Amino acid sequence: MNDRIDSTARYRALDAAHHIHPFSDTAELNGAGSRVIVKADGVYLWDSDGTRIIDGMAGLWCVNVGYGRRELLDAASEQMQALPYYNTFFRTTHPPVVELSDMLAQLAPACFNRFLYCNSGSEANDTALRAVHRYWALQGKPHKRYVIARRNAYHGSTIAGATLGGMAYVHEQMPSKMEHVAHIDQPYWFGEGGEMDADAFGAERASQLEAKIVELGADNVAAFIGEPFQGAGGVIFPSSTYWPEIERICRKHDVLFIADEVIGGFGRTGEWFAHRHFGFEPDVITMAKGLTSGYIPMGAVGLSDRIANVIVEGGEFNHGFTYSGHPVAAAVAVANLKLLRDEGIVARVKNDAGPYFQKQLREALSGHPIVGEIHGAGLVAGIQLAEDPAARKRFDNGGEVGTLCRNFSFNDNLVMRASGDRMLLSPPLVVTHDEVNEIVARAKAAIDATAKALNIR
Ligand code: PXG
Repeated sequence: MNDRIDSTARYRALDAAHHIHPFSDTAELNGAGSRVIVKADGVYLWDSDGTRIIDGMAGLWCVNVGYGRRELLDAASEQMQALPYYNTFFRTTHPPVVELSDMLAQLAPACFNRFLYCNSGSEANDTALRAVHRYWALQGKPHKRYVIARRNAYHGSTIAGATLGGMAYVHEQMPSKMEHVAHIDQPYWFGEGGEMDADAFGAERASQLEAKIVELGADNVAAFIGEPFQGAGGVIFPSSTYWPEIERICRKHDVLFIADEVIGGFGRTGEWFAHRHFGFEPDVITMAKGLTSGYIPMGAVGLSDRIANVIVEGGEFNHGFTYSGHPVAAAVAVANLKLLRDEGIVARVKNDAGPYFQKQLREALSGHPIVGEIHGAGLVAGIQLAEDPAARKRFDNGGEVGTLCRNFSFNDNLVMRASGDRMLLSPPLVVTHDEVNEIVARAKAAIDATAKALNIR
């Protein structure tokens, strides 16, 4: 026991001394001390004190096949022995990147047959923009350079990703952003719908895209980018009027449609890609996270034939990373996609685990005195906390209420994330019914504790 406590204290001290955490108030965190996570299996994590934690977030929306899958370890170790690294710049390729590209072409919708690789979701979105700009230049329309994104979207932390993202608190810390990015409002009915019904509001928010294209001039607009459902922004599922209208507007004005599938891809909603859940057809898809189940970093961009053919025939495309298509990452991705496909994990999210999770959540939380709405499909959900759910009245200090609830949950050994006053769940896709029950019970306990702390009954 002493050993464990000593090592926790040592890790915390060294972490506080030398490690700056992402999206964290490091001084505040150092005062409290980080939780040291040392191992994981299935949907469970263990900290350095031996406490077992159920992971309701699949790491950071990525560990789709769950922790501890031998097949991924073996793929990495075999590939490291055969060929730990080689590039794809010198007129060379290697088996893992070939296999992965072939598999992605089979799994993605039919018009996606060519893929570029990188190391993260941020780089995938940067790469998508490079490809889109290249496409328009080759089409003789270099003036089509604006990209329209949405407020409260998350597209990464590189300069391009963070500029595309619509998080005001991120933009505040960016004195210099990428040029030619414009934002429209998000389809967040509960928070911003006012007197409109959800469908009318969805259509109104989509119409902002057309207004923005007209304002900028369609000749100047290269692309629209959106997450099929906003992930970090609160698991916001737009009303059914939204995506068809966005798609229609993109087509009408010849604006390319980029779907950011970094969270939605690889089974999260029960489809291989979340845009299939909503039924729209993008021109470009960006991927990361579930591509390797987070076991190793990798991102990818899928180009539809319309764009890929132009780029492939268009001469040298001056873009790439040292680790584009890294052989070990690609081998892990292949092993991961085989598990998702051959073990029927994605199909099970659609037919069994997903419906069960959604039903249990709603049974436990619908009508709760501080729950305003529950969004989600498959194994992803956003739970809106609200002061007066019926009136759609949110807490004035929404972020603080979400953090309070998140802390209750974390202290009770469930990882549940807060985005403002929405509580987010996104467990590994292999979660069993019993584990779903455990997640839902703990989420409810955290929300009950939050209501009690706020004196709401
Ligand atoms: N697009 C989307 C939709 C994402 O969710 C990225 C791009 C960027 O991916 P990388 O691999 O560069 O991080 C993401 C990342 C959160 C949280 O708090 C979410 C992400 C990253 C960090 C925190 O929910 N998503």
